[in-house]
Amino acid sequence: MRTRTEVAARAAYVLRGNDRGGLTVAAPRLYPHMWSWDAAFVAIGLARLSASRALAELETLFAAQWRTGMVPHIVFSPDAPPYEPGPDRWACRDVCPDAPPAPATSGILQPPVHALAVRRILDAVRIADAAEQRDVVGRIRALWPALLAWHRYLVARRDPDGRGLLTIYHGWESGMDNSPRWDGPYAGVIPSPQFTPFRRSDVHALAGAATGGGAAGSAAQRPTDADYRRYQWLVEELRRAGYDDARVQNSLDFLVADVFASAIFAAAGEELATVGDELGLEGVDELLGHAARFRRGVLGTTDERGFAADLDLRRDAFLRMDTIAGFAPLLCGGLEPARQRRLLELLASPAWCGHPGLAHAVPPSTSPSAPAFDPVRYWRGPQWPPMNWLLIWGLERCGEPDAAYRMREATLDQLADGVFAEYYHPFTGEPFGGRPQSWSAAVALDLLA
Ligand code: 9WN
Repeated sequence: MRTRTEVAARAAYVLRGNDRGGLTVAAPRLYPHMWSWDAAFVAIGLARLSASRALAELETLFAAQWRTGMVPHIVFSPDAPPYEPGPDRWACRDVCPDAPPAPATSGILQPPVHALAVRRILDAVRIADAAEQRDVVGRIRALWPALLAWHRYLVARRDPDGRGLLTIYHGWESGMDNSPRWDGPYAGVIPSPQFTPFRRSDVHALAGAATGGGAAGSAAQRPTDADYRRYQWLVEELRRAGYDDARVQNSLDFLVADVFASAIFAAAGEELATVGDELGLEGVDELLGHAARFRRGVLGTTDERGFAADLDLRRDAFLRMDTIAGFAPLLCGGLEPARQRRLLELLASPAWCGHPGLAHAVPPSTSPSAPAFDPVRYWRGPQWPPMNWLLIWGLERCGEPDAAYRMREATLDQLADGVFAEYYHPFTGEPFGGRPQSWSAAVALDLLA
């Protein structure tokens, strides 16, 4: 195990190594492009090193924004090794006039963490010299219309009925691809018998990395082939619908309201409003209105413990699963004190961080007491450092500094292996997935600052 100073130095080194100049790849082999919420976490980490470089990350991402305001989940780098589905498979600019002519992007989104990064950058630049301050503040002002357009897109197109919950079109949009949250909705995704799935790049990229168990070991850490067939089929359906929100919402097999992304969005609205307020920019009241609407939406899904649920919009039914997404109210706040206490007790209980078998007391992506729990397979059990970061951040905001401190310490102990893996086996502490994964290094940097 490394000292904290060594961990911070190594995290900075990893981010430098994954930097392709204004764009940090999510992971060099497995994800050789820019991912949207990864970029936001990367910017949060980079803000500790250079506010200017951190902002550049967001500028690169938003340069790929669609005319609708959507920020795509992948921005493809032309020179990177192949990743599937790549630009040809998405074919965004061929089928949708709203996609930018360049760079090539995917046609879906990811959770809106970006405003949190903007807030961090503005905080960080306070200690920079006057010239950098002027430069960064000027660039935040220049980015402001794009940030507002992103938030307005989410409200207008992803919450058309005013539930205060964001609609998503693919498990990839949640960032938690194969979480048991989506098992029910995916059961309704039936690929056409004529559909030929394409070759997966993920298991091969991972088998080449330093993972235990070779190809079989790496395949066990990823979604299954049956899952992937559905993921690929949804891309096909989205492409056929021209990535048009109204057509997609009418036709797609998978349509879900994502409570975790909605809680992030509520908090993001508030964070962005403070930036707008500080810099005298337009839209502050509107952003606060979004925050109130989405907080109400999230709280409206909670049970007596304050635990939240997604909503299957195709079946009009709550998806009550024991996954980390249930803790969404700790991100947006607003639970009455008694229920917030119960939710914290649940988080600390043996079903979650208090499980006696955990190597580190951070929340597994799925509760070890849930029937769907799998300690190896991706979002079905392993622990994910950026999710810890979000909860730590949320706990601090909810006025729970002790719980935040405990989780921060456990996260840093986990990251002291210096591997900065994408995710970790909750019982053995074994590092899994992409490595070094930029967002794991980024959250270490931020937590250590
Ligand atoms: C699909 C890049 C991304 C993360 C997601 C994570 C994973 C991609 C994949 O990697 O998703 O978007 O190929 O599995 O689930 O959260 O943003 O790190």
